[in-house]
Amino acid sequence: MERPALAGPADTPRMLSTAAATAKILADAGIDRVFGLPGGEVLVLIDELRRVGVDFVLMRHESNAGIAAAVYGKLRGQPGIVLTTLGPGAANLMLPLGSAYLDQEPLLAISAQLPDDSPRSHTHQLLPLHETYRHVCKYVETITGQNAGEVVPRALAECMQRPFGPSYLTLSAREALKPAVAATGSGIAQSDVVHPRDCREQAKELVALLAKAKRPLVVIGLGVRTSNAQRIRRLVSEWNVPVAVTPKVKGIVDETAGNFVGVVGGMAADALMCDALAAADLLIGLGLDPVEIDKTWHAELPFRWILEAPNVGGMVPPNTELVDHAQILDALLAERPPSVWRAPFQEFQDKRRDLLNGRSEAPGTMWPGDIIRALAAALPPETIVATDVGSHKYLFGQFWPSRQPETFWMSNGLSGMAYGLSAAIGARLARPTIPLLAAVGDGGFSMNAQELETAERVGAPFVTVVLEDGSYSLIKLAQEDKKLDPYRMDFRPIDTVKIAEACGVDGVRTANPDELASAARRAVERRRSLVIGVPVNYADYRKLF
Ligand SMILES: Cc1ncc(C[n+]2csc(CCOP(=O)(O)OP(=O)(O)O)c2C)c(N)n1
Repeated sequence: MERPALAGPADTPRMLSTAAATAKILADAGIDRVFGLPGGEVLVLIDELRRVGVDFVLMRHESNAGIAAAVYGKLRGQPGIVLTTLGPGAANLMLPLGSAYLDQEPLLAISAQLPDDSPRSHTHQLLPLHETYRHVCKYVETITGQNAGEVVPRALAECMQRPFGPSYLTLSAREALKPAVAATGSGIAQSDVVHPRDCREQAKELVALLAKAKRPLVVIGLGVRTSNAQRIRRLVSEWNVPVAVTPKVKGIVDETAGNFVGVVGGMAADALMCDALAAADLLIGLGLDPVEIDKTWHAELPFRWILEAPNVGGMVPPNTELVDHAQILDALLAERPPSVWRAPFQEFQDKRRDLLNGRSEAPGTMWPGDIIRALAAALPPETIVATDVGSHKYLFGQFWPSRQPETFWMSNGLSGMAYGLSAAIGARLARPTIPLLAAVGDGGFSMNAQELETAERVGAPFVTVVLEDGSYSLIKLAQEDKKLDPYRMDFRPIDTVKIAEACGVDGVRTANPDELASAARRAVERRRSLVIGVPVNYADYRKLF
């Protein structure tokens, strides 16, 4: 599609409106989808997006749209875009903006706002949006006809600077119609921070430390780039060095490999993982970001940090020089393996594996470990998994055997419920040929199950497993741990199968692992959405934590 140019100083008067200019900049930057929920104030922008070939993915809550957009963007290597109206629609952006900020996801949110020169008495739907979102965004600005050519590209670029995160722009309905007079290039600045220092010295130092270590553990975190996955995989497999990951980078290494120790950062088996960390005599934090860790071991244990950009909040541990991961990995790969480690964490790995071998004590429920085993055996290794937040996240976060990079999605920096289904939509649209599994609790499912209709409508089929325990089980377990009286943690069932059917999606319920496996496999083979309700006993999770 031919797109009219922005008017520059020497341009002839084919002048675009500010909304058209904004849409054009986004399209020129490679944006092909904008997620959102409209209000009257953004109709013109939506129309201009349509004219330049950018699809508007209509969702049923702005928060869900923001989550879907962030995952879509991250998988495509560009910012995801969410568009909302002013006031209430904009207010619903706190969760996705907070999530993008703490989970390092590139998200540009645009909402309407009243024009700056509105009468002061005009307070209808007026909220202090910039002041509110400035605290969780890397860049906040008002789009005007004067500045669209500057601020929209800048907002896109800020999202892609490491650590990735959100930008927030407002555009009033009145300004949207005014001519855009300023023009500059668009495009998204590349995020890759390169520190062209020679890393060979540092690599030699690490090799010397590793040569002396009996129990080294490489802990990989959110700050590594997927483009380095092959280097990381080569290093940990050729050197056979013990490796652990945080949940947000599950799949960066093959979790079925013999040297994989486990997932650290607050998932199931966390006490065991903390013991493993404490047992290491050399801890290397490759891209490790404490934003994912709900304890303080990151500050107490003697980590050697290998970071290429500051962590969330601009944090850089003391005495840590930023390095280019690709360079240091290449320098390490040029060295011989410094030692031979014969499974120094075997006892932890055995205990971790054995944890899955339980049985449910409650009749008619499925042992959580069987859910993992049945689904992992049924679905292909490239399957993308998106979880919600709760006990089931701890289960999948620790035990789902991720085998490929970027195949596991959860909210962990923020840990906000209602992430799973929205993330699944974003991921499925970004990777239309890859099977997708959403694993959610019945609490989280009831927060945004209506997006099943969205998924069907926009052609993003996936399998959803709802772990039904009739409670906010993670919090119920915490209540028990604090020896408080049982109080207000249970709810009555809302029929998962009927919800699915009401949204135009097939639904089944089973407590049988074989039935679960075959239902999931069949749905993936037929590329159809399916919701599977699986009754679980909340108390079974206790045996896994
Ligand atoms: C938006 C939001 N509200 C509340 C919480 C606190 N919280 C964390 S887990 C959880 C329970 C989730 O219940 P459910 O979705 O049924 O999953 P389960 O724990 O039963 O697996 C709650 C309420 C949160 N993390 N996010």
